[in-house]
Amino acid sequence: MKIGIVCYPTYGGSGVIATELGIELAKRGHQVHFITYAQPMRLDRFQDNIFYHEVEQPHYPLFEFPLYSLALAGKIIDVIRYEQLDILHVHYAIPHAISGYLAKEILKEEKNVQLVTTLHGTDITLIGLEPTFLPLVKFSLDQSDAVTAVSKFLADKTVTGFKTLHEPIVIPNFVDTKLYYRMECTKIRSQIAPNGEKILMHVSNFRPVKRIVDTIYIANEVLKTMPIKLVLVGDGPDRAEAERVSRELGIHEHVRFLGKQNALPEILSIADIFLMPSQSESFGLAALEAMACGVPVIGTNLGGIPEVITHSENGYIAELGDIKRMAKYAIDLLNHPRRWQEFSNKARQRAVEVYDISLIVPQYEALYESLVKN
Ligand code: GMT
Repeated sequence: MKIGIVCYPTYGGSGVIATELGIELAKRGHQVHFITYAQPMRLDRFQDNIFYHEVEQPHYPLFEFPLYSLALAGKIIDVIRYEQLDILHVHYAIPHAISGYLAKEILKEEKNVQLVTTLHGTDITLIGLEPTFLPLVKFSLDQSDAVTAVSKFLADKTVTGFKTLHEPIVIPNFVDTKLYYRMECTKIRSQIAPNGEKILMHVSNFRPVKRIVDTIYIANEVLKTMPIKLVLVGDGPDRAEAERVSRELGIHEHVRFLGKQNALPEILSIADIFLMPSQSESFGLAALEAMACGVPVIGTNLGGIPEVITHSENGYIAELGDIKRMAKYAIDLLNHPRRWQEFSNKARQRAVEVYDISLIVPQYEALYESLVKN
């Protein structure tokens, strides 16, 4: 098939999933066309069957606001027309599903491209619910030929929040467990924790929903009982506040901000516990990547997180903001190496048996095939 993929190319789970999906589809012999405003982060090497089409922003003095949605629709029209796409798969509803619908409608006499929309998170749980966007999101979902959601939680939220005509199909996020596995990284480990300290880790874009300041408070509690290092990977708006709090608590020497990193499997491999204290998380891809590297996750009881982590088996679930409990879970695991090892094995096992790329990508392929046939 000829498949167009529209996504945000920057750091963030939806862009990662869209890019990894495209790469895997290309490996399976499909022709994949990425349509975005910049080269997707993980599309960093040549691969056969992959094409990249950059959306250019028109600059004109009259346009006080950039017209990205229209520029994107225009580029999609070009790609559908000249590349004869069978499928247009848009990731994150705003504005991609709306631009996709517009392009499909404009070309409907010429080419019947099938529009697939994948919902990822705040497009449904937060920004999509704003009165300005709600009718647009609902319309574009009802007009899509298929809508998928990355968790059962998100599918349910879509139906209740948008009264959509159809329930989204749940196709969960995935990880390539051949790339994400626990490796021996003694050098990085000894650089970060030179005295053999245990390592707590968090990876995100440091937006307020991620509650990274909670990770500082959790580390502060754990530090009262044992030496540890807290490693924060990523960057974003809440970094300054996290740094301020760690100084205020006097624990900044035990907190390392690594910034944005590409070598995630290596870095995750040095973690003993992964923290996900999010206030909203439709799935929690970062937690899944950690699990694939054998890292037990302590997360909140919100959104799709409990679908990924099995409490008391491969990680722990706590209430939002319950710092003491999350710290207690971490201390417990770190003090019991045998239990930690069991959790670590089970985390890896769940990633391999439920969420491996080889199990999930065929679900998208089957969906495309059924749409093209019909
Ligand atoms: O929804 C967002 O705000 C951003 C989005 C993204 O592009 O990273 O994140 C969501 O999609 C990821 C991939 O499906 C999920 O793993 C994240 O849980 C989800 N984020 C939220 O729900 C806050």
